[in-house]
Amino acid sequence: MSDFNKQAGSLTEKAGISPPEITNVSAINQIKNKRRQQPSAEELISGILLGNRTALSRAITLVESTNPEHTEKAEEIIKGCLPHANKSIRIGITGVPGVGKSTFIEAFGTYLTQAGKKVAVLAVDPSSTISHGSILGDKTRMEELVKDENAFIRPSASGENLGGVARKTRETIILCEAAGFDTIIIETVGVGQSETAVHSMVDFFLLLKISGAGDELQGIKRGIMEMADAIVINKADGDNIKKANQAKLEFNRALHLFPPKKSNWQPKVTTCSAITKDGISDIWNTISDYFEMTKESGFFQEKRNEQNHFWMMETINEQLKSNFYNQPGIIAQMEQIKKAVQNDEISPFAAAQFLLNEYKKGF
Ligand SMILES: Nc1nc2c(ncn2[C@@H]2O[C@H](COP(=O)(O)OP(=O)(O)OP(=O)(O)O)[C@@H](O)[C@H]2O)c(=O)[nH]1
Ligand SMILES: [Mg+2]
Repeated sequence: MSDFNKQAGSLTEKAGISPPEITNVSAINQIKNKRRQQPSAEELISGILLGNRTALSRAITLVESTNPEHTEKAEEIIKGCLPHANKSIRIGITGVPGVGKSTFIEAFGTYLTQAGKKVAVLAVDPSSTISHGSILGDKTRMEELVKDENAFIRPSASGENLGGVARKTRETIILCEAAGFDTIIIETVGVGQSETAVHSMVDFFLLLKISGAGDELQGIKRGIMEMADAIVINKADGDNIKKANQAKLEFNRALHLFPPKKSNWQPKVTTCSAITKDGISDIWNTISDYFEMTKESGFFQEKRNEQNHFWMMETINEQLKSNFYNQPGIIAQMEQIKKAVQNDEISPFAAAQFLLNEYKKGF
């Protein structure tokens, strides 16, 4: 690289041209210095433990980064925060686009902060690479909560596969808890596999619905119904109240047909309006009942232990898989072996064994 290229940059000069007057050298140096002064892991940990939101935001950015240096620092921060985490309740909220998740979280979150809670809202949304998560897109729907001192809203980590987003969300939960947030709300759009991921990182799973044209159960995945600890029929206001109550009956009937949950909790169906705020306090009462019951029975802790175990195994599985498929020796041979299987030159099992042996040789 020539000297000219080395120096070229948005803040430096082209050879032979004098600097324009607006180039303020001291301002540039100030910016450069600021960039260099990244807080250390210890500084961020103590900031988080004091409830400092800037420290929390910065640490989350490190968690979300793919830069190995950042990842290392993030791990250190998580380690420091972990003893102070776990003292919260974690609520998952799902529902199809337009059902009113953002509006509901604004109403529900504000209700909670007014009751003295500290609420963190996170999102799992692997599909949103451009909008940086649905939350950021409609922060206008959370006008009050965004300004609320006792609330912290963070859009989802973007541009990654679900596994990556889920891991980052799990780690972000730890940081938020260490920062003193006692109620963690995790939102996900009800499409794809993200509900399952969110279900396995929360204590309570809430499915948001709206009343339809009569046949309420149509198009709703059985798996989602099974996961729900509560179904809330939103937009129960104005002309919609009657239909919402009808839907409530129908969902209640359907839920009773499911086998009892391991928690022994009978899922509840309620109606609410995120706009008039009718029914919001009932939802909180239901959630409180759930926590009282499951904490007393020990199920609460049992479920968290299971979830920790699940995420540990999940992380190992993902890492192993990605190491395998990304090993140069495997990449080099994969296509050829696939063809050999297609041409019946080698059995699929022998082919798999061959590649696995090749992979082991790489160590
Ligand atoms: N009447 C009425 N309208 C509501 C209610 N809750 C939400 N809405 C409206 O429904 C529309 C969608 O609400 P959002 O909160 O953006 O829905 P969402 O589920 O977050 O949508 P996505 O972010 O696209 O997944 C908006 O126009 C809201 O004003 C409610 O309780 N009653
Ligand atoms: Mg939304």
